Amino acid sequence: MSRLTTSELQRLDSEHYLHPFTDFKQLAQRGARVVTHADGVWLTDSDGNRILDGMAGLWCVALGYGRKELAEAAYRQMLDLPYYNSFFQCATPPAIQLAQRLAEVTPPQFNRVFLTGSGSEANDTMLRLVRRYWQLRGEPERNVIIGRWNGYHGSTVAGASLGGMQPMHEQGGLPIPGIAHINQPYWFERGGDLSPAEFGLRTARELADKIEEIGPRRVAAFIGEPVQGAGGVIIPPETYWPEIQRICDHYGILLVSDEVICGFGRTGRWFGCEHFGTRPDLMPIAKAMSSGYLPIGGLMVADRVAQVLIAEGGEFYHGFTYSGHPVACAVAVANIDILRREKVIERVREELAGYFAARLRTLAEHPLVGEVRAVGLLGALELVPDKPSRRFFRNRGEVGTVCRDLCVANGVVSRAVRDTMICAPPLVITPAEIDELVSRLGRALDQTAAVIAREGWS
Ligand code: PXG
Repeated sequence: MSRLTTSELQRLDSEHYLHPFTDFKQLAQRGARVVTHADGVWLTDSDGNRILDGMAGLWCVALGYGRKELAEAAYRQMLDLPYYNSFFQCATPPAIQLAQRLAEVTPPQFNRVFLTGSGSEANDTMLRLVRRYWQLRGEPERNVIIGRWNGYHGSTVAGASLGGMQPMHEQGGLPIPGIAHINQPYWFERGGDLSPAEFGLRTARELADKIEEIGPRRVAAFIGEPVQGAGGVIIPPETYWPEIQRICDHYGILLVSDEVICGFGRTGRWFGCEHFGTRPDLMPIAKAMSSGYLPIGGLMVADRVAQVLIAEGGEFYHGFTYSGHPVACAVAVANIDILRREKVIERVREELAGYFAARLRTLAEHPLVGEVRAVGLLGALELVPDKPSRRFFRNRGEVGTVCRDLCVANGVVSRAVRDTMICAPPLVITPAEIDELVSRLGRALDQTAAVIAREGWS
Protein backbone atom coordinates (compact mmCIF):
# COMPACT_ATOMS: atom_id res chain seq x y z
CA MET A 1 0.00 0.00 0.00
CA SER A 2 2.75 2.44 0.89
CA ARG A 3 3.90 2.49 -2.73
CA LEU A 4 0.70 4.20 -3.86
CA THR A 5 1.11 7.92 -4.45
CA THR A 6 -0.80 10.47 -2.41
CA SER A 7 -3.20 11.22 -5.24
CA GLU A 8 -3.87 7.49 -5.82
CA LEU A 9 -4.56 7.01 -2.12
CA GLN A 10 -6.86 10.05 -2.05
CA ARG A 11 -8.77 8.83 -5.08
CA LEU A 12 -9.35 5.36 -3.62
CA ASP A 13 -10.24 6.93 -0.27
CA SER A 14 -12.91 9.17 -1.73
CA GLU A 15 -14.33 6.34 -3.85
CA HIS A 16 -14.65 3.80 -1.05
CA TYR A 17 -14.20 5.14 2.46
CA LEU A 18 -16.83 6.99 4.50
CA HIS A 19 -14.92 8.75 7.32
CA PRO A 20 -16.22 9.43 10.83
CA PHE A 21 -17.29 13.01 11.69
CA THR A 22 -16.65 14.14 8.12
CA ASP A 23 -18.50 16.14 5.47
CA PHE A 24 -18.27 13.49 2.73
CA LYS A 25 -18.81 15.98 -0.09
CA GLN A 26 -16.12 18.35 1.16
CA LEU A 27 -13.63 15.53 1.73
CA ALA A 28 -14.11 14.21 -1.80
CA GLN A 29 -13.22 17.69 -3.10
CA ARG A 30 -10.19 18.24 -0.88
CA GLY A 31 -8.73 14.77 -0.47
CA ALA A 32 -7.71 13.23 2.85
CA ARG A 33 -4.39 13.84 4.56
CA VAL A 34 -2.91 10.35 4.64
CA VAL A 35 -0.67 9.54 7.59
CA THR A 36 1.72 6.69 6.89
CA HIS A 37 4.19 6.52 9.80
CA ALA A 38 4.83 7.94 13.22
CA ASP A 39 7.50 7.97 15.89
CA GLY A 40 7.45 9.61 19.31
CA VAL A 41 5.26 12.71 18.90
CA TRP A 42 5.91 13.01 15.16
CA LEU A 43 3.60 11.94 12.33
CA THR A 44 4.77 11.46 8.75
CA ASP A 45 2.27 11.93 5.92
CA SER A 46 2.22 10.35 2.47
CA ASP A 47 4.17 13.31 1.05
CA GLY A 48 6.91 12.86 3.65
CA ASN A 49 5.94 15.90 5.78
CA ARG A 50 6.71 15.59 9.49
CA ILE A 51 3.94 16.96 11.71
CA LEU A 52 4.02 17.32 15.50
CA ASP A 53 0.96 15.51 16.83
CA GLY A 54 -0.44 17.99 19.31
CA MET A 55 -3.57 15.83 19.78
CA ALA A 56 -1.98 12.42 20.57
CA GLY A 57 -4.05 10.94 17.73
CA LEU A 58 -7.51 11.48 19.18
CA TRP A 59 -6.35 12.17 22.76
CA CYS A 60 -5.16 8.59 23.13
CA VAL A 61 -1.51 8.00 22.20
CA ALA A 62 -0.19 8.64 25.71
CA LEU A 63 3.13 6.83 25.26
CA GLY A 64 3.71 8.28 21.80
CA TYR A 65 4.20 6.31 18.61
CA GLY A 66 6.64 3.51 17.94
CA ARG A 67 6.79 1.79 21.35
CA LYS A 68 8.11 -1.65 20.49
CA GLU A 69 7.04 -3.20 23.83
CA LEU A 70 3.40 -2.60 22.92
CA ALA A 71 3.80 -4.15 19.48
CA GLU A 72 5.63 -7.10 21.00
CA ALA A 73 2.93 -7.62 23.65
CA ALA A 74 0.36 -7.82 20.84
CA TYR A 75 2.52 -10.15 18.75
CA ARG A 76 3.17 -12.56 21.63
CA GLN A 77 -0.51 -12.67 22.58
CA MET A 78 -1.56 -13.22 18.96
CA LEU A 79 0.62 -16.31 18.84
CA ASP A 80 -0.56 -17.63 22.23
CA LEU A 81 -4.26 -16.90 21.85
CA PRO A 82 -5.49 -14.32 19.34
CA TYR A 83 -9.08 -14.47 20.50
CA TYR A 84 -11.29 -15.96 23.07
CA ASN A 85 -14.27 -14.42 24.80
CA SER A 86 -15.37 -13.71 28.34
CA PHE A 87 -19.00 -14.77 27.87
CA PHE A 88 -20.53 -17.84 29.48
CA GLN A 89 -18.14 -18.02 32.43
CA CYS A 90 -14.91 -17.95 30.38
CA ALA A 91 -11.88 -15.71 30.71
CA THR A 92 -8.36 -15.27 29.34
CA PRO A 93 -5.17 -14.45 31.28
CA PRO A 94 -4.68 -10.97 29.73
CA ALA A 95 -8.25 -9.90 30.57
CA ILE A 96 -7.81 -11.05 34.17
CA GLN A 97 -4.42 -9.36 34.46
CA LEU A 98 -5.79 -6.13 33.04
CA ALA A 99 -8.70 -6.14 35.49
CA GLN A 100 -6.23 -6.56 38.35
CA ARG A 101 -3.93 -3.77 37.06
CA LEU A 102 -6.92 -1.44 36.72
CA ALA A 103 -7.97 -2.15 40.29
CA GLU A 104 -4.46 -1.14 41.38
CA VAL A 105 -4.19 2.14 39.47
CA THR A 106 -7.74 3.44 39.96
CA PRO A 107 -8.97 5.10 43.20
CA PRO A 108 -9.54 2.66 46.10
CA GLN A 109 -13.32 2.33 45.70
CA PHE A 110 -12.75 0.63 42.32
CA ASN A 111 -11.93 -3.06 42.28
CA ARG A 112 -13.91 -4.28 39.28
CA VAL A 113 -14.13 -3.53 35.58
CA PHE A 114 -16.51 -4.43 32.74
CA LEU A 115 -14.39 -4.46 29.56
CA THR A 116 -15.57 -3.04 26.23
CA GLY A 117 -14.09 -2.17 22.85
CA SER A 118 -14.38 1.62 23.10
CA GLY A 119 -15.42 4.60 25.19
CA SER A 120 -18.86 4.71 23.57
CA GLU A 121 -19.47 1.09 24.52
CA ALA A 122 -18.28 1.90 28.04
CA ASN A 123 -20.98 4.55 28.28
CA ASP A 124 -23.65 2.26 26.86
CA THR A 125 -22.60 -0.25 29.50
CA MET A 126 -22.83 2.46 32.15
CA LEU A 127 -26.39 3.37 31.19
CA ARG A 128 -27.56 -0.23 31.27
CA LEU A 129 -25.68 -1.08 34.45
CA VAL A 130 -26.91 2.01 36.32
CA ARG A 131 -30.53 1.19 35.48
CA ARG A 132 -30.05 -2.42 36.51
CA TYR A 133 -28.45 -1.30 39.77
CA TRP A 134 -31.50 0.77 40.72
CA GLN A 135 -33.84 -2.04 39.67
CA LEU A 136 -31.99 -4.39 41.98
CA ARG A 137 -32.16 -1.78 44.75
CA GLY A 138 -35.96 -1.84 44.36
CA GLU A 139 -36.19 1.65 42.84
CA PRO A 140 -36.81 0.96 39.14
CA GLU A 141 -38.33 4.42 38.65
CA ARG A 142 -34.87 5.88 39.22
CA ASN A 143 -33.83 5.70 35.58
CA VAL A 144 -32.97 9.25 34.50
CA ILE A 145 -29.33 10.12 33.87
CA ILE A 146 -28.33 13.77 33.78
CA GLY A 147 -25.49 14.90 31.50
CA ARG A 148 -24.39 18.29 30.23
CA TRP A 149 -24.92 20.33 27.09
CA ASN A 150 -21.81 20.11 24.92
CA GLY A 151 -20.51 17.13 26.89
CA TYR A 152 -19.21 14.23 24.81
CA HIS A 153 -19.73 10.61 25.79
CA GLY A 154 -19.44 8.83 22.45
CA SER A 155 -21.24 8.27 19.20
CA THR A 156 -23.42 5.22 19.83
CA VAL A 157 -27.10 5.93 20.47
CA ALA A 158 -26.66 5.96 24.25
CA GLY A 159 -23.31 7.73 24.13
CA ALA A 160 -24.58 10.49 21.87
CA SER A 161 -27.74 10.82 23.99
CA LEU A 162 -25.74 11.19 27.20
CA GLY A 163 -23.56 13.74 25.46
CA GLY A 164 -24.97 17.16 24.80
CA MET A 165 -23.90 17.80 21.22
CA GLN A 166 -27.00 19.27 19.65
CA PRO A 167 -25.94 18.69 16.01
CA MET A 168 -25.58 14.98 16.87
CA HIS A 169 -29.01 14.92 18.52
CA GLU A 170 -30.63 16.61 15.54
CA GLN A 171 -29.33 14.02 13.06
CA GLY A 172 -30.71 11.04 14.87
CA GLY A 173 -33.81 11.83 16.88
CA LEU A 174 -31.79 11.85 20.09
CA PRO A 175 -31.60 11.86 23.04
CA ILE A 176 -33.32 8.59 23.87
CA PRO A 177 -35.83 8.78 26.75
CA GLY A 178 -34.59 9.06 30.32
CA ILE A 179 -31.72 11.47 29.69
CA ALA A 180 -31.62 15.16 30.64
CA HIS A 181 -28.97 17.86 30.32
CA ILE A 182 -27.76 20.87 32.29
CA ASN A 183 -25.36 23.66 31.29
CA GLN A 184 -21.62 23.22 31.13
CA PRO A 185 -19.18 25.12 33.39
CA TYR A 186 -17.81 27.21 30.51
CA TRP A 187 -16.92 30.49 32.23
CA PHE A 188 -15.39 32.15 29.16
CA GLU A 189 -18.64 31.78 27.22
CA ARG A 190 -21.27 31.95 29.90
CA GLY A 191 -19.71 33.50 32.99
CA GLY A 192 -20.70 37.11 32.28
CA ASP A 193 -19.74 39.36 35.20
CA LEU A 194 -19.52 36.50 37.71
CA SER A 195 -16.12 35.47 39.03
CA PRO A 196 -15.14 31.96 37.90
CA ALA A 197 -15.71 30.74 41.50
CA GLU A 198 -19.24 32.17 41.66
CA PHE A 199 -20.02 30.89 38.21
CA GLY A 200 -18.74 27.40 39.09
CA LEU A 201 -21.08 27.19 42.08
CA ARG A 202 -24.05 28.57 40.21
CA THR A 203 -23.58 26.14 37.30
CA ALA A 204 -23.16 23.16 39.63
CA ARG A 205 -26.40 24.09 41.40
CA GLU A 206 -28.25 23.64 38.12
CA LEU A 207 -27.87 19.94 38.89
CA ALA A 208 -29.93 20.31 42.06
CA ASP A 209 -32.54 22.35 40.16
CA LYS A 210 -32.76 19.68 37.45
CA ILE A 211 -33.08 16.89 40.02
CA GLU A 212 -35.93 18.79 41.73
CA GLU A 213 -37.59 19.39 38.36
CA ILE A 214 -37.45 15.70 37.35
CA GLY A 215 -38.25 14.45 40.85
CA PRO A 216 -35.49 13.31 43.22
CA ARG A 217 -36.74 9.71 43.28
CA ARG A 218 -36.47 9.44 39.50
CA VAL A 219 -32.83 10.45 39.07
CA ALA A 220 -30.29 7.62 38.83
CA ALA A 221 -26.97 9.30 38.06
CA PHE A 222 -25.06 12.33 36.87
CA ILE A 223 -22.34 12.00 34.22
CA GLY A 224 -19.59 14.50 33.42
CA GLU A 225 -16.08 14.61 32.05
CA PRO A 226 -13.69 16.05 34.68
CA VAL A 227 -12.50 18.39 31.91
CA GLN A 228 -14.75 18.46 28.84
CA GLY A 229 -12.48 17.41 25.98
CA ALA A 230 -14.32 17.40 22.66
CA GLY A 231 -16.44 20.29 23.94
CA GLY A 232 -13.35 22.51 23.88
CA VAL A 233 -11.14 21.68 26.89
CA ILE A 234 -13.56 23.28 29.34
CA ILE A 235 -11.67 23.34 32.65
CA PRO A 236 -14.27 23.98 35.36
CA PRO A 237 -13.71 26.55 38.12
CA GLU A 238 -12.40 24.99 41.35
CA THR A 239 -15.78 25.40 43.04
CA TYR A 240 -17.62 23.27 40.49
CA TRP A 241 -16.80 19.62 41.18
CA PRO A 242 -16.99 19.77 45.00
CA GLU A 243 -20.49 21.21 44.68
CA ILE A 244 -21.51 18.54 42.15
CA GLN A 245 -20.22 15.87 44.55
CA ARG A 246 -22.16 17.45 47.43
CA ILE A 247 -25.38 17.46 45.37
CA CYS A 248 -24.93 13.84 44.26
CA ASP A 249 -24.38 12.81 47.90
CA HIS A 250 -27.33 14.86 49.11
CA TYR A 251 -29.76 13.24 46.65
CA GLY A 252 -28.11 9.81 46.81
CA ILE A 253 -27.50 9.60 43.07
CA LEU A 254 -24.54 7.90 41.42
CA LEU A 255 -21.67 10.02 40.13
CA VAL A 256 -20.14 8.96 36.81
CA SER A 257 -16.76 10.47 35.95
CA ASP A 258 -16.19 9.92 32.23
CA GLU A 259 -12.43 9.39 32.21
CA VAL A 260 -12.12 8.44 28.54
CA ILE A 261 -9.93 11.51 27.90
CA CYS A 262 -8.76 12.47 31.40
CA GLY A 263 -7.88 8.93 32.48
CA PHE A 264 -4.34 7.52 32.51
CA GLY A 265 -2.47 10.72 33.18
CA ARG A 266 -3.84 13.49 31.00
CA THR A 267 -4.32 15.89 33.95
CA GLY A 268 -1.12 14.83 35.71
CA ARG A 269 -2.99 12.39 37.97
CA TRP A 270 -3.97 8.87 36.99
CA PHE A 271 -7.61 9.96 36.74
CA GLY A 272 -9.24 13.37 36.37
CA CYS A 273 -11.45 12.76 39.41
CA GLU A 274 -8.28 12.67 41.53
CA HIS A 275 -7.30 16.09 40.22
CA PHE A 276 -10.69 17.57 41.15
CA GLY A 277 -11.22 15.54 44.33
CA THR A 278 -14.47 13.74 43.47
CA ARG A 279 -15.36 10.17 44.53
CA PRO A 280 -17.14 8.67 41.51
CA ASP A 281 -19.16 5.44 41.60
CA LEU A 282 -18.52 4.61 37.95
CA MET A 283 -15.74 5.52 35.52
CA PRO A 284 -15.90 4.87 31.78
CA ILE A 285 -12.31 4.51 30.49
CA ALA A 286 -10.70 3.96 27.05
CA LYS A 287 -8.20 5.78 24.80
CA ALA A 288 -4.90 6.10 26.77
CA MET A 289 -5.71 2.77 28.47
CA SER A 290 -3.85 1.16 25.53
CA SER A 291 -2.25 4.39 24.22
CA GLY A 292 -4.63 3.79 21.30
CA TYR A 293 -2.46 0.94 19.95
CA LEU A 294 -5.52 -1.32 19.95
CA PRO A 295 -9.18 -0.47 20.62
CA ILE A 296 -10.26 -1.10 24.17
CA GLY A 297 -12.41 0.51 26.85
CA GLY A 298 -14.12 -0.37 30.08
CA LEU A 299 -16.36 0.68 32.90
CA MET A 300 -14.85 0.80 36.39
CA VAL A 301 -17.49 -0.11 38.95
CA ALA A 302 -17.12 0.98 42.59
CA ASP A 303 -17.55 -1.60 45.34
CA ARG A 304 -20.84 -0.20 46.62
CA VAL A 305 -22.40 -0.68 43.15
CA ALA A 306 -20.65 -3.96 42.35
CA GLN A 307 -21.69 -5.48 45.67
CA VAL A 308 -25.36 -4.97 44.87
CA LEU A 309 -24.99 -6.48 41.40
CA ILE A 310 -23.10 -9.48 42.78
CA ALA A 311 -25.15 -10.06 45.94
CA GLU A 312 -28.49 -9.91 44.13
CA GLY A 313 -27.34 -12.20 41.29
CA GLY A 314 -29.27 -12.69 38.05
CA GLU A 315 -27.77 -12.35 34.60
CA PHE A 316 -26.74 -8.93 33.24
CA TYR A 317 -27.83 -9.25 29.61
CA HIS A 318 -25.06 -7.15 28.14
CA GLY A 319 -21.67 -7.61 26.47
CA PHE A 320 -19.70 -7.38 23.26
CA THR A 321 -17.86 -9.98 21.18
CA TYR A 322 -14.67 -8.05 21.87
CA SER A 323 -15.23 -7.40 25.60
CA GLY A 324 -11.89 -8.37 27.11
CA HIS A 325 -10.24 -9.08 23.75
CA PRO A 326 -7.01 -10.82 24.80
CA VAL A 327 -4.70 -8.99 22.40
CA ALA A 328 -6.10 -5.56 23.29
CA CYS A 329 -5.88 -6.50 26.98
CA ALA A 330 -2.25 -7.62 26.64
CA VAL A 331 -1.39 -4.26 25.06
CA ALA A 332 -3.28 -2.36 27.78
CA VAL A 333 -1.40 -4.31 30.49
CA ALA A 334 1.94 -3.49 28.83
CA ASN A 335 0.86 0.16 28.47
CA ILE A 336 -0.06 0.47 32.15
CA ASP A 337 3.17 -1.25 33.17
CA ILE A 338 5.18 1.29 31.15
CA LEU A 339 3.21 4.24 32.55
CA ARG A 340 4.09 3.01 36.05
CA ARG A 341 7.68 1.90 35.46
CA GLU A 342 8.71 5.06 33.62
CA LYS A 343 6.74 7.31 35.99
CA VAL A 344 5.20 8.99 32.97
CA ILE A 345 2.31 10.50 34.94
CA GLU A 346 4.51 11.81 37.77
CA ARG A 347 6.63 13.52 35.12
CA VAL A 348 3.53 15.14 33.59
CA ARG A 349 2.48 16.42 37.01
CA GLU A 350 5.84 17.53 38.35
CA GLU A 351 7.70 18.67 35.24
CA LEU A 352 5.66 19.01 32.10
CA ALA A 353 2.32 20.50 33.22
CA GLY A 354 3.85 23.71 34.56
CA TYR A 355 6.12 24.12 31.57
CA PHE A 356 3.31 23.44 29.08
CA ALA A 357 1.00 25.96 30.80
CA ALA A 358 3.74 28.62 30.97
CA ARG A 359 4.69 28.20 27.32
CA LEU A 360 1.08 28.17 26.16
CA ARG A 361 0.38 31.31 28.24
CA THR A 362 2.97 33.21 26.20
CA LEU A 363 0.36 33.07 23.42
CA ALA A 364 -2.06 35.05 25.62
CA GLU A 365 -0.19 38.15 24.39
CA HIS A 366 -1.35 37.44 20.85
CA PRO A 367 -4.06 39.86 19.66
CA LEU A 368 -6.35 36.96 18.68
CA VAL A 369 -6.17 35.05 21.97
CA GLY A 370 -8.87 35.88 24.54
CA GLU A 371 -8.03 33.17 27.06
CA VAL A 372 -5.45 30.44 27.56
CA ARG A 373 -6.49 27.41 29.63
CA ALA A 374 -4.26 24.54 30.64
CA VAL A 375 -4.25 21.63 33.05
CA GLY A 376 -1.83 18.71 32.86
CA LEU A 377 -1.21 18.25 29.15
CA LEU A 378 -4.56 19.66 28.06
CA GLY A 379 -4.60 23.14 26.58
CA ALA A 380 -6.99 25.56 24.90
CA LEU A 381 -6.80 28.97 23.25
CA GLU A 382 -9.95 31.03 22.70
CA LEU A 383 -9.72 32.99 19.43
CA VAL A 384 -11.81 36.17 19.61
CA PRO A 385 -12.20 39.44 17.69
CA ASP A 386 -12.19 41.64 20.79
CA LYS A 387 -10.36 40.42 23.89
CA PRO A 388 -11.93 42.46 26.72
CA SER A 389 -15.55 41.71 25.80
CA ARG A 390 -15.00 37.90 25.54
CA ARG A 391 -17.21 38.11 22.47
CA PHE A 392 -16.87 35.41 19.78
CA PHE A 393 -16.54 35.91 16.03
CA ARG A 394 -19.92 36.36 14.35
CA ASN A 395 -19.63 33.27 12.22
CA ARG A 396 -18.43 30.90 14.92
CA GLY A 397 -16.16 28.14 13.67
CA GLU A 398 -14.82 29.91 10.58
CA VAL A 399 -11.66 31.25 12.21
CA GLY A 400 -11.00 27.99 14.04
CA THR A 401 -11.13 26.04 10.79
CA VAL A 402 -8.69 28.43 9.12
CA CYS A 403 -6.34 28.23 12.09
CA ARG A 404 -6.52 24.43 12.20
CA ASP A 405 -5.52 24.18 8.54
CA LEU A 406 -2.72 26.69 9.09
CA CYS A 407 -1.49 24.64 12.04
CA VAL A 408 -1.08 21.62 9.78
CA ALA A 409 0.61 23.80 7.15
CA ASN A 410 3.05 24.80 9.91
CA GLY A 411 3.65 21.19 10.90
CA VAL A 412 1.52 20.82 14.02
CA VAL A 413 -1.83 19.12 14.66
CA SER A 414 -4.22 21.14 16.82
CA ARG A 415 -7.96 20.63 16.80
CA ALA A 416 -10.50 23.44 16.43
CA VAL A 417 -13.71 23.28 18.47
CA ARG A 418 -15.59 26.17 16.95
CA ASP A 419 -12.97 28.94 17.48
CA THR A 420 -11.22 27.26 20.39
CA MET A 421 -7.87 25.74 19.45
CA ILE A 422 -7.08 22.75 21.63
CA CYS A 423 -4.13 20.50 22.21
CA ALA A 424 -3.41 17.32 24.09
CA PRO A 425 0.00 16.00 23.04
CA PRO A 426 1.40 12.57 23.95
CA LEU A 427 2.39 12.41 27.63
CA VAL A 428 5.97 11.60 26.61
CA ILE A 429 6.51 14.96 24.87
CA THR A 430 9.80 16.69 25.82
CA PRO A 431 10.15 20.35 26.86
CA ALA A 432 11.95 21.05 23.55
CA GLU A 433 8.99 19.56 21.68
CA ILE A 434 6.60 21.70 23.75
CA ASP A 435 8.63 24.75 22.58
CA GLU A 436 8.25 23.54 19.02
CA LEU A 437 4.49 22.96 19.47
CA VAL A 438 3.97 26.46 20.85
CA SER A 439 6.11 28.23 18.26
CA ARG A 440 4.29 26.46 15.43
CA LEU A 441 0.94 27.36 16.99
CA GLY A 442 2.13 30.96 17.26
CA ARG A 443 3.03 31.07 13.57
CA ALA A 444 -0.39 29.66 12.66
CA LEU A 445 -2.02 32.35 14.83
CA ASP A 446 -0.11 35.13 13.02
CA GLN A 447 -1.18 33.75 9.66
CA THR A 448 -4.77 33.37 10.89
CA ALA A 449 -4.76 37.02 11.97
CA ALA A 450 -3.64 37.96 8.46
CA VAL A 451 -6.54 35.99 6.92
CA ILE A 452 -9.01 37.65 9.32
CA ALA A 453 -7.72 41.11 8.39
CA ARG A 454 -7.88 40.30 4.69
CA GLU A 455 -11.43 38.91 4.91
CA GLY A 456 -12.63 41.61 7.31
CA TRP A 457 -14.10 39.06 9.77
CA SER A 458 -15.22 40.40 13.12
N1 PXG B 1 -16.23 9.76 26.45
C1 PXG B 1 -15.41 10.80 26.22
C2 PXG B 1 -15.16 11.79 27.31
C3 PXG B 1 -14.78 10.93 24.98
O1 PXG B 1 -13.97 11.96 24.75
C4 PXG B 1 -15.89 8.91 24.27
C5 PXG B 1 -16.47 8.83 25.52
C6 PXG B 1 -16.19 7.85 23.27
O2 PXG B 1 -15.09 7.03 23.07
P1 PXG B 1 -14.95 6.20 21.68
O3 PXG B 1 -13.77 5.31 21.98
O4 PXG B 1 -16.18 5.44 21.48
O5 PXG B 1 -14.72 7.20 20.60
C7 PXG B 1 -15.01 9.96 23.98
C8 PXG B 1 -14.40 10.05 22.63
C9 PXG B 1 -12.50 14.81 19.24
C10 PXG B 1 -12.90 13.40 19.50
O6 PXG B 1 -12.24 15.14 18.09
C11 PXG B 1 -13.17 12.99 20.79
C12 PXG B 1 -13.53 11.67 21.01
C13 PXG B 1 -13.62 10.78 19.95
C14 PXG B 1 -13.35 11.20 18.68
C15 PXG B 1 -12.99 12.53 18.43
O7 PXG B 1 -12.42 15.61 20.16
N2 PXG B 1 -13.84 11.29 22.28
